Amino acid sequence: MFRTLRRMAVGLLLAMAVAGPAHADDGYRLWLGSAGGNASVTVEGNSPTLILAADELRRALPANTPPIRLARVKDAGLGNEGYAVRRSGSTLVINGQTDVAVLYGAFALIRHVRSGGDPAQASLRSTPRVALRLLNHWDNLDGSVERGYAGQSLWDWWTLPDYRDPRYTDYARANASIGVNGTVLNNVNAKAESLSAPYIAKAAALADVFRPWGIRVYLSARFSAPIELGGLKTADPRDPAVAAWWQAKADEIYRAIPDFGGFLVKANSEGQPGPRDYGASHADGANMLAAAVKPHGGVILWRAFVYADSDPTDRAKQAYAEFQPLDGQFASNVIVQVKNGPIDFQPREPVHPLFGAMPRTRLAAEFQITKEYLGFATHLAYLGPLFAEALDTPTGHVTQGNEAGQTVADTLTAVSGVSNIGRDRDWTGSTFNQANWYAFGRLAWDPTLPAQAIAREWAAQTFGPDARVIDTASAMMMRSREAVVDYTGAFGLAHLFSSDHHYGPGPWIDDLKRPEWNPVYYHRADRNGIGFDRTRTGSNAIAQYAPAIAARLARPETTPPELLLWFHHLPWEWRMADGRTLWEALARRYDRGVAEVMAMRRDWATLKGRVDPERWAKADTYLAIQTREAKWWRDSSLAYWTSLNGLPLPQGMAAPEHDLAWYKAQHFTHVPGAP
Ligand code: BDP
Repeated sequence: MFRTLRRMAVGLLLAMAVAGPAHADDGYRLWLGSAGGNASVTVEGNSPTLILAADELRRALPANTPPIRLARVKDAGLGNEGYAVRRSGSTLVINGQTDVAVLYGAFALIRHVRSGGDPAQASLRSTPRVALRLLNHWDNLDGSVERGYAGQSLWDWWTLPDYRDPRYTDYARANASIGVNGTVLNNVNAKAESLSAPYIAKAAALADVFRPWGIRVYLSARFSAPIELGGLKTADPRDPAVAAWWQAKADEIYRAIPDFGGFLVKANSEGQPGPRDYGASHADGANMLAAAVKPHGGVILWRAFVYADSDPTDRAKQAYAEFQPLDGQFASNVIVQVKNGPIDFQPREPVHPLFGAMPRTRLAAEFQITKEYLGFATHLAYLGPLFAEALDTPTGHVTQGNEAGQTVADTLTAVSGVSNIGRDRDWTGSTFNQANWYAFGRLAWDPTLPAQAIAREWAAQTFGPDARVIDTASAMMMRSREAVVDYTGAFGLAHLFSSDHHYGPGPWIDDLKRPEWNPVYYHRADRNGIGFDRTRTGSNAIAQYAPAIAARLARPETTPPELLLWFHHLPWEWRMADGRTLWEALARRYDRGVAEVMAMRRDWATLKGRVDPERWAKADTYLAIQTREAKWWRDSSLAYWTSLNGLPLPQGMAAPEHDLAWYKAQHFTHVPGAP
């Protein structure tokens, strides 16, 4: 009885400390809440990281939390980053083999308590499943962010290295709290200048700020930097002078940043220079750079996002065709970074066929946290389900020790997320976008975590312990991504976006120079049918998947309905499993998408007064924008499809508000994030 009362009192105090009254909140604090605790914490050791860990606990947890002791221990099962939190007598002990592991344990305890757990009962033990958990910033040196929808870059290159904005610390702290352990500072479409001495000094200043939080700095490297910075005639990876230039450059960087993570490289893709310019392979290029960082313990993240604008084969096949034959040729410190799907961060894609197909190569999965194709900052689309769906997908490849079936997550050494962070007060352009940053970190640490559980713990930490808020917000989040899929184009349709800026619909676009720049390339709709035939009768992209998967994808009847038109071109009258025609099913999905957004807005309205007014009002306004734009997607898409197939809208469906010409005439300028 007394225990229960005491627990309730603790809970109440915590709730007050954590949630605070519903006053205005600009979202700056993210999921970390406000200071207000006064827990008793002792530390064995005095490294900067352990001191930070103790401070975090003190400020987050109230005075009546059992006393906490932080200590490094030998426990091989925990690896370098794993932690254990357990009760020992009247004390809570947080252990790890390294300082940063203890820090992760501290954040785990805070998360446990702030999402409703009893501190006295805490028994937590976890090690990360993926070694490198990285944000990739597509930030330019001029402060703009490619595909960024949250303001200018966080990095103020101009005042670095002298001025270290306190925000850099807050950034590192937020990342450490979710287990992110590295960050690539600059855009993959890189400027050579970011490797010049002044910029190395700037990066080093950031690395100094991030280091105590367990975060390493990486840089995107422009492959032709030896020409642009070094004055060499070539960047041919087989030229000894080129290799020597990179070696010297790596040595220079490591003098300034001893724990530098390595280089991320976009080569021979969308106009970027690379080894193919010299007839050398991607492995030649990656290995040459790998040799330069190897003595220092660095890695090369080499992107597989390549497709040549001179190659007429199905774009979805090109990365596999280029990289799979190189399996076994990459140095051990090269990690081939593969986008989650074979095209480009669409609201839904099948997983990339390279996962599982390069058993002798280290792989990274690259996700987009920023919502280039999911409605920018204004649309609510919780990406936990998208990340989890990809990570959980069986590759169909059987490996030793994994006979039960390997998933994408099992193939990974690293997970990269293209950051959605900018200088907006709320960091990510909207409160709900913060959840995508959060979910990325949590899933990179443990890809088996359920997206819904992550949504709930995020909501509890972000909005406080009100169960109505947690239930409602997390339920909205869980339906949100599917809503975007529905109103932009369901059943595996993809890349129907307006060109370049990718804001809004443009399924009719057919006049751009290269075929694969045009949405019509991806949907292939005409009077008779719709979809991309990637079976034997078409591009045969399905042959790039493991036989068991390919066999299922070969027939529309055994293809998951949500990917139907990604793999098959079908007549509009095709009968879906429920007996409806494809046309009717597709058309009704647009309605469902719009209805879902309207429902999310209604649900959010019920939280008025329970969420602080500032964040409530912004989310409400954004949901209003999303409602309008979901309808725009629906109406314009239906107007376009009916212009091709000549079919009436299914019974009871409202006609588009405008005619197709009106939708085609919509043009937008100054769209954020466009390169
Ligand atoms: C596309 C983006 C483009 C990026 C490219 C990439 O539209 O801005 O440069 O991906 O990943 O999705 O390199």
